Amino acid sequence: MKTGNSTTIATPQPVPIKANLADHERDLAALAERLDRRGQIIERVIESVRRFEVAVPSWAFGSGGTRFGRFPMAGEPRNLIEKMEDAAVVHRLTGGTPRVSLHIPWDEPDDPAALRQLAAEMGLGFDAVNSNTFQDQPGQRLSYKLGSFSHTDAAVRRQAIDHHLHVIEVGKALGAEAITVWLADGSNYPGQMSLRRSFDRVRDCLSEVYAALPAGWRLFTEHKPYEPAFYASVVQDWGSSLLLAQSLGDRAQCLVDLGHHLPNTNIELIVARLLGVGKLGGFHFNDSKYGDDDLTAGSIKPYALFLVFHELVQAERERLPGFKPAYMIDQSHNIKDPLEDMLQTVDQLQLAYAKAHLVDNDVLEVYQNSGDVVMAERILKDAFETDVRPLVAEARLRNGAALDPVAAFRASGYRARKVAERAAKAGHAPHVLNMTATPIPRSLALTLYGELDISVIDTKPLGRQPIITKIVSPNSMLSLIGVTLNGISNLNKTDSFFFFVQPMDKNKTVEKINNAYFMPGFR
Ligand code: RM4
Ligand code: MN
Ligand code: MN
Repeated sequence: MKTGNSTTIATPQPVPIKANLADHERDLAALAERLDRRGQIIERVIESVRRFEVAVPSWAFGSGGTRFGRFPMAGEPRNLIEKMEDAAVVHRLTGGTPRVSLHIPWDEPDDPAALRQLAAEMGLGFDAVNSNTFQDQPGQRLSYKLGSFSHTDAAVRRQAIDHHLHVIEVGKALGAEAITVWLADGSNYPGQMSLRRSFDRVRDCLSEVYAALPAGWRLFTEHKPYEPAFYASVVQDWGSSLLLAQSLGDRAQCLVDLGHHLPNTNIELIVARLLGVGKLGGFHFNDSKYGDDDLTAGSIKPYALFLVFHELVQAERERLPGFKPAYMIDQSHNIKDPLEDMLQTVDQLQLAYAKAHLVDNDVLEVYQNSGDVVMAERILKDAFETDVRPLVAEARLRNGAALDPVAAFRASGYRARKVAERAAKAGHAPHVLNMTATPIPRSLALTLYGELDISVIDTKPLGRQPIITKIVSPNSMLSLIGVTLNGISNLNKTDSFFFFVQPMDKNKTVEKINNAYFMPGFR
């Protein structure tokens, strides 16, 4: 804008986060029309996205860290119940995360049956439980420094097996139906351990755990190429994982963690191989640039994520025998608010899943059979490049969740309330009262997604006088005060309270405001 000789640059506005119903309906209609022209039925895809479910990890609701440090965030959950409370928010806003995957003993419940009950009241259940033999716990008798299941000492292996049996017991009480075993076992230097025998020992220990699986349970083996073992991890790759799952039995399957591959590995190919032999059991979604980075799913390689989902959706449509994937998230939130990160992640997964549903597999097969490389690739690219955001938003809406989860989360003020509550000493949490008179989106978000008790005031106070609303400029403030004071001069001053409500300018001290606006004689 030009004013005289000087140029005023408008204050940058935050990028608008669209969550407007009328806009949404227009966008959805446009997408429906576009898909219709291509012979796609949007309804079918919306309904599929509505059914998509992924479990959230209990260990990702606090800020993560690296071995160089952790930057805790205000308002982080301080215990398992608070993590469940946060998990319920993710489910409420995305409509797609009805289960939590627990890490034992990080998030070991004191009373699993009571936790299960509480979770049910929050609309949550439990997915695979995760064991932990990659650290020594306080009071632990024998150390895992040189391995757990692969250790040369039978007593250490026994301790690790007992831990797994305990994790299964906890999972049983929670209503979980699977255990995920990720082992840190491996060596840092050539010669440190027998490459062959260490694997045999792992397999033997796992068969004891497998034998203890309750009816209906599955065991997932999770591979990882390196870290913390930097020379040779025992369960290093999907081949090792598959060997284990095959030697254990039908209820053992492989879990693919997207971050557990060396750079440039074709993960969708691994997924296809495992699907082909009925051994794809579970997923840990995340994204990475270099290694086990545990970044937001779809943040680095969204096309790769889509291609993985393309394999999964084909298996789903073909009703491949043994296909019952346990979709889970495994991330570490180092710099983002863990809740926002999780909301972004679920959104990305819903988008990739929706896009995979746009692939016409029959047409793709025709091009594959006729050797038309360009058209075959175009089928995939066309689906990937379609903006399915309105469709995914609609699926969420129909599930009673949010059009735009991150926007709804920010509008709800949830984190700010948790900062106050969770910073407070037990029993001294402040009560926060939000008052709203109009159903504007922010107020609605507060009431729908805030964990508040709602009281509706639907009767007017006795003797209520009509309310006069006036918009005044700051310059006429003093005359307004005069008018108001005249108007209330008949009130009994000792019983009356007179408040000016005005937005606080953080540059002014309270004292200055008091001096400017508070009249002597009134409280
Ligand atoms: C590992 C692996 C496991 C996870 C631990 C915390 O790298 O991804 O799945 O439970 O980290
Ligand atoms: Mn993992
Ligand atoms: Mn990992």
